[in-house]
Amino acid sequence: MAEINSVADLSRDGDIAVLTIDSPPVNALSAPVRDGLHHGFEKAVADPEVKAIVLICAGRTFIAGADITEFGGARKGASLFAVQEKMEGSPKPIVAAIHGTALGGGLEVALCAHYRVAVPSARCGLPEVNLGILPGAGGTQRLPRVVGVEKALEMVTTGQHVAASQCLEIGLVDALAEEGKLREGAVAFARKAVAEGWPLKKARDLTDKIAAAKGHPEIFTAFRTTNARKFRGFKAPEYNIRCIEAAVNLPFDEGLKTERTLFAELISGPQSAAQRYYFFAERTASKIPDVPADTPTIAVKQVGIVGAGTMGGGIAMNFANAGIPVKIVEVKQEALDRGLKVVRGNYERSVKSGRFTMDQVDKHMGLISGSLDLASLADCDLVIEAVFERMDIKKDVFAKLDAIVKQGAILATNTSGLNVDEIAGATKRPEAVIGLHFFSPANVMKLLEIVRGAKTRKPVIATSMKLAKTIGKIAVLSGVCPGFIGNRMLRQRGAQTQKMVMEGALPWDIDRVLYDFGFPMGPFAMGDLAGLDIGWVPERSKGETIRDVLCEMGRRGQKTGAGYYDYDENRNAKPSPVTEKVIHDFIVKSGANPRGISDEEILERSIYPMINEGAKILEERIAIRPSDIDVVWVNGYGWPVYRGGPMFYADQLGPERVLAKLRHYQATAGDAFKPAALLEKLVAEGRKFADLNKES
Ligand code: T1G
Repeated sequence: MAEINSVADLSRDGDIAVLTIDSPPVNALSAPVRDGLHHGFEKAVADPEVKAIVLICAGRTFIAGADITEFGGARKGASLFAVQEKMEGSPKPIVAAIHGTALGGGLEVALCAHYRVAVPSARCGLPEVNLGILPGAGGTQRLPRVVGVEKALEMVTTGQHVAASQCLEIGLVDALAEEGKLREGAVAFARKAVAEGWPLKKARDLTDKIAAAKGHPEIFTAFRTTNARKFRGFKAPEYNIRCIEAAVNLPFDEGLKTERTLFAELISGPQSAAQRYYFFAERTASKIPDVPADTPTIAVKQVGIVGAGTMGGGIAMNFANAGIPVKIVEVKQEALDRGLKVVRGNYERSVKSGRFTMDQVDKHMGLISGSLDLASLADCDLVIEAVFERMDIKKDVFAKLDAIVKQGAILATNTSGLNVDEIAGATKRPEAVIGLHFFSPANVMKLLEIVRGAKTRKPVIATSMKLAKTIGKIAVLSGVCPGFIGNRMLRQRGAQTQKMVMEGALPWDIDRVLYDFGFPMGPFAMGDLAGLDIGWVPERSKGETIRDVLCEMGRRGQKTGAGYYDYDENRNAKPSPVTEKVIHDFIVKSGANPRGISDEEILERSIYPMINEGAKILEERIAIRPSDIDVVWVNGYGWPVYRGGPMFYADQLGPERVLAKLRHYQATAGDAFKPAALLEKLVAEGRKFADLNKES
């Protein structure tokens, strides 16, 4: 074995050279890795005894892409293109041996090998679009030549990781090796290629699959139309499509130029900056400064859920999907039956969408059981309370659980904003109590706000953070305060949007501004979707708010065909003259004079109070770092990821601008805009929220 450099070595298996990259954690294409590849291939090609070369990676995965931490920095070492030229120019067959995830630049390297062999558990993808860019090392030109235009369009615009078995079907890999025997399999494959004189297959020279798309621009038109809603606001998907078009319409090297031009534009743009920031923000959120990675955790083999309502059922599905048995307890049989029926309905819908097979559904449903007896949860390792959002009811449940559930178990509440310490106080083991705030629908939404109580033990926190990953959630740790991180900030936006309506802005104008900003839906349309009568008590309604009046009129949202908006039979919304009249009467009754409110003011008065509240949340150490707040908003509240999150957005605007605007609106719209001390401090020190991320 010859060491090429600190991350690459070249060994021999008879006349087959094996170039091994070993650069944890994910063998990203850092400068040393590029150098290792370049010199490694150079050496193997030059060695007369070598008949073929296998490229393989040590550790958990094949190359998972360019090293994102190097973006924006000065480029050192060999370029990726030089490595690829070395590979494509090799007179000896090169076989890429893939395990884990061959992603981005990693797959682009593998596409420059003459053959690819993978283990069944491997996955391949070009996820650059999730970083607001596109595959910039020939992936958009080589992939369609190998897998065809339609599949390539799908892969580069979704960033999906394609399973090895499907990669084999679409021609992306040439053979599967036995799991755990990748090196042997790849070496044998290479030896066969030499023995049988197989051609040096270069993706760049393949034409049949793109020829099929030549003269069929409708393929691209249809693809754009079908995905318009999904790609709304994002720049990268369209640029990826243009590159695939170039692959069809231009010679390879011309297409490569198009790819490089569009790549350069995207990588220097604000969207990619935001999405790259967000990539690391999501990964940093799992790091808790005072809960080290080696903190002991509690084994969670059996989960109990109190309450089979919408949340309880959705939460149960997460654990069943992860293979963890879960028992749901209800007080009445019909409530339990209804809850389990909803769970099965959710699963059946996911079969239709292709997420699960019926076998998988039966397996998952087999892990979910019901009971009317709270005592049946005695042996659970984790019990999650998901009952009605009232403190007295929750405290009663926790007192009962405290008497029943084995010591050492975790007692969790799914409250969306009540005082977790007060709930914990209903037990003799507040150190075992934590908040696990799932978002509705709990089996779909990725965010999990984990609420650390004043007495919550570190192993309970560490276990909850780890469990979140097991059930496919993105966890963010929050301290105890009303509404935790997300709902507390949402309240600020809600208060202002309601206030602006009373000043003359119409609900559909506010919704349009926030929709155009990138939210999937504005607050008023969201209200109609959820139902305006959530928490509304007819007997106590006195027409004190616009919502009260609408509900009293039977306008309770989409389900009644009318709410803030009027809805047609297909639930398409249109502004309602009825609502406009209700609002007008309200304003007149309040003695205020309605005024025109600009889109700019609507946006600033909706977003800036959230940023300001975020600063207060940081001051109070409810959130560990600004990027955690951004992860909450992107994953839980529909904040457009290409704007990074409220705190990242504040930095893009400039904290001094946000402060100036807050002071302006404080003078005109009240103390809800009183700047947070932390924001004033950052501006005074010429710093940004991003600086606080570095300090956490
Ligand atoms: N660069 C640098 N660091 C990376 C990285 C990368 N590409 N991928 C992962 N890491 C770090 C990550 O920050 C974390 O660090 C650790 O590795 C484990 O990651 C030319 C320009 C591979 C599926 O977009 O999707 O190629 O927190 O916690 O859940 O066209 O990481 O431990 O300090 O996510 O097992 C394209 C990104 C790049 C893939 C593993 N590639 N990575 O998931 O672990 S652009 C990607 C992932 C590109 C070319 C272009 C995932 C993973 P730390 P993790 P995981």
